[in-house]
Amino acid sequence: MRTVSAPYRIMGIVNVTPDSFSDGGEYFDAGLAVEHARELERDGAAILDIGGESTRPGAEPVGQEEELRRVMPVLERLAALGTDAQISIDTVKLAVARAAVDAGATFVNDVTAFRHEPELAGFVADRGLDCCLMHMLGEPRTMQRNPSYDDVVSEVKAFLEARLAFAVGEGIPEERIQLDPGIGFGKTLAHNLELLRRLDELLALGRPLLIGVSRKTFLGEITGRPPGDRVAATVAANVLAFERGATTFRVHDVKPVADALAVAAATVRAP
Ligand code: HH2
Repeated sequence: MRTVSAPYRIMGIVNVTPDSFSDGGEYFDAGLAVEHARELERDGAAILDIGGESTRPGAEPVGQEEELRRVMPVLERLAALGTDAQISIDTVKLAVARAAVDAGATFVNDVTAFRHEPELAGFVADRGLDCCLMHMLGEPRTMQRNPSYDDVVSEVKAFLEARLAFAVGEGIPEERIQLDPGIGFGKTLAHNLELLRRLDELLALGRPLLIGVSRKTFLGEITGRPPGDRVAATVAANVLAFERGATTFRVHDVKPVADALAVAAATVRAP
């Protein structure tokens, strides 16, 4: 795999949850999750995003102890086996991030952009970690109940600008921060498509863009297919996001996306 010199990075999703929308329960066992993570790395993932709390629409929050019980065996085994991929912890909780970082994680993917526990930002700063700030309207339990915006792109942009200022104010160097429009987080099909279509407008914030479209509901709304059958739709959306400037791609299906991005990059970014 040629990921080192690629102008993008693929973040492979490792959900250790019984209820994720697209692969719920499949990798709930720690051994299976670790095997899956290593396969994603072989397929071209430069980052492995380990999550123990589902954020799918309607999901109930998970307690700290349960979340730790889910993710820690996976993180510990991955560390023991050794991996070249950067380990990301997908959590909104400081205690979970702390334990994950002690076990080798160096990236914090908090879908609330440090709104759930603002102290998490100071922790990321102190430990010299990378992070992603994502837009979400409302909270997972209720976010898909009639989301509305005057102009979704400018509102997402203003939110990300404010969260970036907060994170930098807490001491996180700008170079360590990526921004994410939060596809599917309090957005209708039209909102998601508008964000993808005008993704390049977010580049004005001066930070790399991470995008998470993998197998999401809006792709099912367009194709009529269930989550496990949305690989082609996922590939299309990621290639379009790449063309509009995204550089990190959070996906379940690393192999097909890696091939598609290699072709897209060779075509679009050719000298
Ligand atoms: N989407 C999900 C979870 N975390 N993080 C970022 N930065 N961007 C995203 O778009 C994003 C995210 C939801 O997808 P998934 O992990 O597949 O499902 P679940 O939340 O049910 O585990």
